[in-house]
Amino acid sequence: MSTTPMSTTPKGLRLHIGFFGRRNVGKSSLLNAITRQQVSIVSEIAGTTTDPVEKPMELLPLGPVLFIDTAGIDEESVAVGSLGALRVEKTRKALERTEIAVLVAGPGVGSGAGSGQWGEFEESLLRDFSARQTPTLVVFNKSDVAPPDPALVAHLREAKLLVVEASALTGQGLPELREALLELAPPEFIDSPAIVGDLVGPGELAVLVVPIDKEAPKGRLILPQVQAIRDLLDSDSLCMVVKERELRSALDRLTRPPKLVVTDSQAFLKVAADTPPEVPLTSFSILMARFKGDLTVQVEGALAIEKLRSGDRVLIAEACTHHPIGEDIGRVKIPRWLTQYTGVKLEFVPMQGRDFPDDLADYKLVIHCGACMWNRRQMLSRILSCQRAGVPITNYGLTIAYSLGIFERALEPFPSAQARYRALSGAGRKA
Ligand SMILES: Nc1nc2c(ncn2[C@@H]2O[C@H](COP(=O)(O)OP(=O)(O)OP(=O)(O)O)[C@@H](O)[C@H]2O)c(=O)[nH]1
Ligand SMILES: [Mg+2]
Repeated sequence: MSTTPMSTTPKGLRLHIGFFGRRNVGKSSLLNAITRQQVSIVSEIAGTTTDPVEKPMELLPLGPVLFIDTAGIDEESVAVGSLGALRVEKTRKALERTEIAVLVAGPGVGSGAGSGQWGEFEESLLRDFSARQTPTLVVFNKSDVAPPDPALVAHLREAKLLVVEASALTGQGLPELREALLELAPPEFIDSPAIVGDLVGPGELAVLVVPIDKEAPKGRLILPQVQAIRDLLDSDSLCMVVKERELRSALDRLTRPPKLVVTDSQAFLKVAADTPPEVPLTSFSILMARFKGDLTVQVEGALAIEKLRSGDRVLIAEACTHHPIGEDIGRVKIPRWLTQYTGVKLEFVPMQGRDFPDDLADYKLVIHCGACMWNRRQMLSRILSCQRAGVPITNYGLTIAYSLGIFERALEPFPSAQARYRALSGAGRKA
């Protein structure tokens, strides 16, 4: 479950991804496979797609994209005369609004349309993309028929092009295709600015709960807290920062309830008890899942906690390389809460910094920190590695909320993630 339709984002804000290539190489088939929908008509007849077909999608973990499937153009379609020329012209127009170009080629064996002999036509498209500085991905489709010529692949990679071997028919290479799209997406698109301000709104109040314990760094706040405050100010929202002990008296003196309470995950239980049930409550770490990662995917990941059995290995991945202090959250608290919740003996494997296993198959769950010091692309690419390996990934805050039985409440500010959780867990059977 990684693609869902979404129509609320204006078209201009979507990342435009265009599929180009000869007729019959499988452009439409690839698009259908990646969206898991019949967006475009597919047939063995060359020239099936005649006008560019557009499909807005929420392509997780990338965000809102617009796929553009174009009419195949090649030497022959130009030769068909005015109709062919019109197609070529429309495909060229699609190129102009394309932000990531996917050049689809065939396996290069056999003859006729769709066999996909690489030639001057592909080279000229590549020159076009390069002249426009459009990030480009080459997909050799129909790899179930034959793999592409290794010398050609090496030549393209030398030219710094991303190359993926795929098959729309078998699904092979589709995760790599997604990963390559993520790699090519421009930073402005990846770094979505919403931290918390959008949940609160202008003139409304958010209460941030920041425990000052011995793990808190001396004399300052940590990055997610600072970023949340800044984002609230940018959104013309009001912001009150309190320790967990003062929360109740702070709430008591307000003339109307806050729009949102955000707490450090470690104080979740106390804060949940002190916050009136009608006030939405979440944690900094859950905000980070949305800001740096993919909240829905990580919510799905948390549900894997239900399936943990004795002896299962759980990877605790922390982006920063600080020295563990006191009751370190990753090494002590999360293992303790998770063990209490599951009632089984789990094997926790902590990893820090860039260390991340190439082979994730050994793990039943990956629990990641909020990655506040990383850019979103880094975190998303970790999520993708987990998805490729079929290993669920969640984060610290989600795990804590789940283990403490306040998961559903903590998701209340995020209706689509909460709905996903309810759908998967059977309409809110669990806490
Ligand atoms: N074996 C195999 N066949 C494929 C694959 N992808 C597509 N095909 C077949 O190739 C033919 C052309 O597929 P389309 O997706 O219509 O190709 P297209 O590039 O969109 O073609 P035009 O719209 O005509 O430019 C169809 O018969 C597909 O079933 C694949 O990965 N493997
Ligand atoms: Mg087509």
